[in-house]
Amino acid sequence: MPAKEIIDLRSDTVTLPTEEMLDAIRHAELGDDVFGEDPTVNRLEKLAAERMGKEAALLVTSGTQANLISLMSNTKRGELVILEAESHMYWYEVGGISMIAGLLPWPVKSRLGALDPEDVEAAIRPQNIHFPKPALICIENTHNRHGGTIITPDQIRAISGVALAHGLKLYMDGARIFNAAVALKVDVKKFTKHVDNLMFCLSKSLCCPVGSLLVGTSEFIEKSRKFRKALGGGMRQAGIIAAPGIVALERMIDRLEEDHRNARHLAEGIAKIEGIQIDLSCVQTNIVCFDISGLGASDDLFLSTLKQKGILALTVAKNKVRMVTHKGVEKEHVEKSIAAIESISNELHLN
Ligand code: TLP
Repeated sequence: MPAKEIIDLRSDTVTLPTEEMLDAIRHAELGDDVFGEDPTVNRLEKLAAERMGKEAALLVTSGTQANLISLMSNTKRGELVILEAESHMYWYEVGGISMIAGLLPWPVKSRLGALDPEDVEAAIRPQNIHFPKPALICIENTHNRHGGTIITPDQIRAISGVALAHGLKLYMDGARIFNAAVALKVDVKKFTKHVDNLMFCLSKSLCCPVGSLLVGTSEFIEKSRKFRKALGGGMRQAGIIAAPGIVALERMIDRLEEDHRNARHLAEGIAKIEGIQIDLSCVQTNIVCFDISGLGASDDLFLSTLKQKGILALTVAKNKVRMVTHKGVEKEHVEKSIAAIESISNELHLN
């Protein structure tokens, strides 16, 4: 937690690198990665590919860049991409899917983030002079806007059946895929087995200051390397980014269980507060979303009052607040947060 004991629950992106990561950065062996000569980047990419059970990996600057590159590598301009209607790629990536990749996004609604194979099938229209060619299906795991929900390996397999039947590729925005694997206590490869390629983030919940990895076949990664360069993402001594990434993959994954326990504790505490509505079945990993309409306060008033009490959160829709647990958020911070929300609820109900 930063000084002044602010409890920052806006995102798991706010974490600072651990001492071990800073040491790793200080001692990283470096080279020019555009020439493929940074040994630390090469080590991280090899490790990431092995962990995910794929042939190769590529270090990129951010989750958004990873998603954009994968769109470009998996498709041709003018094609159609089926994605979940609340997905990060559709909501939060500045429309790069159309602006830069030149694709038509085709959003499909889901329950808790898991696309129904029948809905995906229905979205794949027959070949017709009027329609763009469908090329790719994208899933998100865990699903951010649905509250950190897990798309299970069985659900992924079912979608991959539809993709295979129609000759489409299947991509996974796995920004928080290790949260899913830890929560279900299964090897992450169970989630990656049925997708053609994926990305995961080092900078979310794993405490790295920057970086994401794209993972897939060697051919996909070589294509992606070229797009990364075109997008200005060819970095030089990127080993300073890769070094904490190696620490993350070796040491930061098992502790995610703690974040999940804290999120559950937070959710259960919030559920008892008058004026708050929360669907506990959505709280599956480290994200807690709840509805404050019963409090009768505007989002701004709620967030600013919370801030005065030393707690930061975000709204993700009108009356919908999001809190995310991460390294540095301890049980006592969770309890303080529950107490703060309770006191806001009491103050509002007294007035
Ligand atoms: N998510 C951020 C914000 O952009 C909303 C957050 O605080 O949760 N995919 C998923 C599922 C994500 O949650 C995010 C970031 C990204 C991609 C993009 O990653 P970055 O921020 O590294 O570009």
